[in-house]
Amino acid sequence: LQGWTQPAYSPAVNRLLGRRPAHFIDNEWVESTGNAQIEVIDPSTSKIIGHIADATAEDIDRAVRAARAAFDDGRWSGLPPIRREAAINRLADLIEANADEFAELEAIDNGKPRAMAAAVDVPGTVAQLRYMAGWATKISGEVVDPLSAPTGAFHGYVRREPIGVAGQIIPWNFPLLMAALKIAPALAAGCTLVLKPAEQTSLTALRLADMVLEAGFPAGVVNVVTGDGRIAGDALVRHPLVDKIAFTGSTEVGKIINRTATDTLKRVTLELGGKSPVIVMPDVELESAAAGAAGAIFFNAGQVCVAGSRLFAHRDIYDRFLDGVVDASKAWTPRPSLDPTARMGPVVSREQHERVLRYIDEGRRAGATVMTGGDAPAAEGYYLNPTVLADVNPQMSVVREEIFGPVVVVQRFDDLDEVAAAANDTAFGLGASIWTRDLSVMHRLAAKVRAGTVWGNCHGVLDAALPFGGYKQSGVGREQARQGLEAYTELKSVIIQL
Ligand code: TXE
Repeated sequence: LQGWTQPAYSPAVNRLLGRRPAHFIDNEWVESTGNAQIEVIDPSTSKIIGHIADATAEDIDRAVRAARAAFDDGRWSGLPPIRREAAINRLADLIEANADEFAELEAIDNGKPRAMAAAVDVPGTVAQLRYMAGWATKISGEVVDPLSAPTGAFHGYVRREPIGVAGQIIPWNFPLLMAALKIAPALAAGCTLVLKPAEQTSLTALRLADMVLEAGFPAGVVNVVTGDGRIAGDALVRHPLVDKIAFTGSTEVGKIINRTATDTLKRVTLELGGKSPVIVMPDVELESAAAGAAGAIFFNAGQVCVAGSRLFAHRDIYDRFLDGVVDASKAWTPRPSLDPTARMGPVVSREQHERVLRYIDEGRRAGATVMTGGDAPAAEGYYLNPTVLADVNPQMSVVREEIFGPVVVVQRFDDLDEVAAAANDTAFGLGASIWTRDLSVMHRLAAKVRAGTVWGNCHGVLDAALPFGGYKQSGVGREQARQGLEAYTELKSVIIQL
């Protein structure tokens, strides 16, 4: 980490940091009804750089009532869909026009390299919005004629209507992109919403709210309330005027939310944790596959729900492949987020830093061999060295649990059935990747792995046109694509006697 310290932030970023902490409710910036604030910390320096409002349950209630009123009077759902499409596209344009500022904000709030935010998070956000904007004009029901057993003459049809008010709770690993994944389908479907970003990373959601205003959305359609999960998040999940909860975060909190939402029978979609396998067959080109496997875990410092955290290499190439991954990990040495050469930044918080080191220690004590990394560089920020663990077994916590840091465990296998069983020996089922030139093996394994997304010769590629979500304890429902849009709709059957 020598030779570079985090430079001064840009004037635009300083302006946002200098603002009085507030929520965005009913198209206005309003102060919290409580006095509490949350510190904003730059993970590259561990310094406090600002404060955001820490919502009370009363703040949440105010935001939900604004969203409810905006939904109930039809000021958004009643607009011609082509105008909803245009508004969402205007929002996308504004984000694109301010891409540099968004990338910098994400870098200083989350710790990810600015260059990564500029290459992945911001364009991904714009793509999600534009993709879903197009759906606004394509949502329709169907006519069912004739009905199945009419005694008399009937006209039957099915309407697809917006679900109502959505409560949306997102994590800190891709703050702006997660916000887009939530708000884009809700807005396209005609819903109104209250978004609660993660307490560690709310800056881009607040800046997004400025753009909502500028794009001309009617008041109350988009509301952003910052605060703690157990208070603000929980109040949103309990609120009787909220129709649907969409959550991305830990499996542990997802279960709590699912239980709480049951009281009011809200619709719930959950995108939770993972322990995604990366399966490498002996016919791969070793160097590029090893670089791919390293990228699968070290991208975003491993803080990715689909991170390739369990690596399975075929016995014939195991030793050489392991060396290749250790070599490739050198390209991921952590750097401060605003350093233009950074590929990996610090992890998001002190808590996460400690948590990852605790896991590595547990692995070591259980007998794992640290092939590289395993420690933190001496620095002020929350940096961790890319870590590769070998000699692991399926009982170890480093193999079973989501670490959510730059730590991969490597295991060997002999044949397809064995690796499919090992890959599926997990409570999770979010992603998996298969690396081979043999198409037959590719398709056979793709069918056997129980995961919501399977990649071939790549890892972690997302596209708004493909449904994304988890098998097993990785989640409920799908985001993106038509299915993600439909998750913000209700069906209504209409039967008319003629
Ligand atoms: O997540 P939380 P945390 C995993 C990852 C990480 C661990 C802990 O393993 O190490 O979770 O991270 C809100 N009611 N993932 O504690 O708590 C919270 O305010 C309502 C994986 O930061 O799940 C935040 O907005 N809301 C994951 C959001 O939930 C509550 C991404 C996520 O925070 C709440 C993030 C409650 N009771 C963490 N408690 C992935 N796979 O993408 C918290 N929240």
